[in-house]
Amino acid sequence: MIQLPKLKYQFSDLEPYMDAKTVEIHYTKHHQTYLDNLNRIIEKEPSLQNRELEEILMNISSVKEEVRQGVINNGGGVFNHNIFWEALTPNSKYDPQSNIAKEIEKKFGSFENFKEEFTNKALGRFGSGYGWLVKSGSEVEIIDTLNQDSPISIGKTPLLCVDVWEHAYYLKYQNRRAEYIENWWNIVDWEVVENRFNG
Ligand code: MN3
Repeated sequence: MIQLPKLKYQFSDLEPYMDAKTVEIHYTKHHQTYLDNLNRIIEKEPSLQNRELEEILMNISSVKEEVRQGVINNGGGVFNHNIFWEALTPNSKYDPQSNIAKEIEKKFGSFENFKEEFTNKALGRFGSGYGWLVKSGSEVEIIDTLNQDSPISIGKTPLLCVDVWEHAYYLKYQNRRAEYIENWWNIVDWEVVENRFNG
């Protein structure tokens, strides 16, 4: 049985940028439901048992066709939320001397340019999905994904993501996705992003 990783903060710790009720429902209902559904699929499918979720998603094309979309949706739902929650903190600090900061500056010209490009990508994601900073080969790039598709299924290493499903922001921000993303920048855990980048 795959389990949810514990959050390293309390539901209310990300206030005022992300409200306690949203964090609670998002984690204990949405994330948990993906996990329950995934475990039900794995329980009935021996070829998926005793394997790391990450490894399954990296080799998604070899998953049996009858269960593949279920694994994409629910396995991706578990994995993507793990990446999302882990890179949030009430004590966000961007270190311009970090390797990821130097890489961002090299690739996007400045941190401000990077933020703008990332925000526009996440804002422009039609419907549900995520905005991502990923490592692709030796380069970093900004991408978006639909629903619970995961970058690791297309050979990219996730560094940072923002969940732009409405369940991630509707209670506090209603339809104001731009305001949600703008506030989300205040709770990004750059230490986690740095560690993922240094990998
Ligand atoms: Mn979500």
